[in-house]
Amino acid sequence: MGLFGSFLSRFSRSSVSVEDIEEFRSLLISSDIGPRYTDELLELVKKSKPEELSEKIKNQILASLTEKERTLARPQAHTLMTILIVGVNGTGKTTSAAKLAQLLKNSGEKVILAAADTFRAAAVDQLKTWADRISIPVVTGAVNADPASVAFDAASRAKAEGCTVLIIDTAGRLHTKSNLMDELSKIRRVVEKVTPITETLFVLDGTTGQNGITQARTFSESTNLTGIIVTKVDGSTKGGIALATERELGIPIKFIGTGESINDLSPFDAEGFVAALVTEP
Ligand SMILES: Nc1nc2c(ncn2[C@@H]2O[C@H](COP(=O)(O)OP(=O)(O)OP(=O)(O)O)[C@@H](O)[C@H]2O)c(=O)[nH]1
Ligand SMILES: [Mg+2]
Repeated sequence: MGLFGSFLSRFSRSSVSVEDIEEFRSLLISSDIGPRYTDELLELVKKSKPEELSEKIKNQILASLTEKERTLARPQAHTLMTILIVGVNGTGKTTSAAKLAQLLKNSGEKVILAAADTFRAAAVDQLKTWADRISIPVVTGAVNADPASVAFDAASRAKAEGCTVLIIDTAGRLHTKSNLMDELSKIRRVVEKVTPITETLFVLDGTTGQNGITQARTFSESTNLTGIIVTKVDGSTKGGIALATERELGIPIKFIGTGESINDLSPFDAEGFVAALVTEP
């Protein structure tokens, strides 16, 4: 990644000028890392020895991140891990649900999917296509069926069939629409009649800019978010918004999506991610 790397590497050889600081400010702003980190990291540049900068920036970012667990919460023995996938429109929820299903299946879990986005027939078909490809069962309902009832059926079936993981894909919803946010609460309530929801993962589009924090905050106010999946951290995207969101809300980034293929999802490695930011490409 090396977002700041090539820039910082200059300072191991020379001192930091006022122009350099302004250039770094622009770089920080364009990385979407947010005003708080930008101010702090600029302060660090001003008061650090050039050769120590990379290490200090890395440590400063790492120290600001949450200490909460990044692995998925394990339910007590023999119960079902139930993961609710939420977020605004088009962030990568359905793709991430499928990728996560594949990742967990590969680690030996018995996974089932629920297509609780019933607003569009295409949404159900999209998840079905993924599920067929990775040979994982998917519970669907009719178009415009109550998403909570699809999720309820899926939870019942998951239990009956002894699945270890249920992943519920939901429709994209604007965080500003309170009726849609209420619908999420209903899905949660209804599923929890069958089994506790162990994770609610907010899917954050890594290219979304500072609005991502506002989205995540509103979601976290109406539903208890336990983690973030940051998507589209490939190509030109730098993922700064994910670090800023984790820091502001104290919600751990748990997975990172780096492409459109089924295997393009990895557990988030904070140390490695931040080290890569300051390393020369
Ligand atoms: N490059 C890249 N593209 C991604 C990633 N994750 C998802 N996408 C793409 O983003 C687009 C939207 O993905 P979906 O999974 O349909 O998003 P969604 O959140 O389910 O969308 P709605 O259900 O309409 O709200 C698709 O074209 C995906 O292929 C990623 O990590 N990297
Ligand atoms: Mg979708």
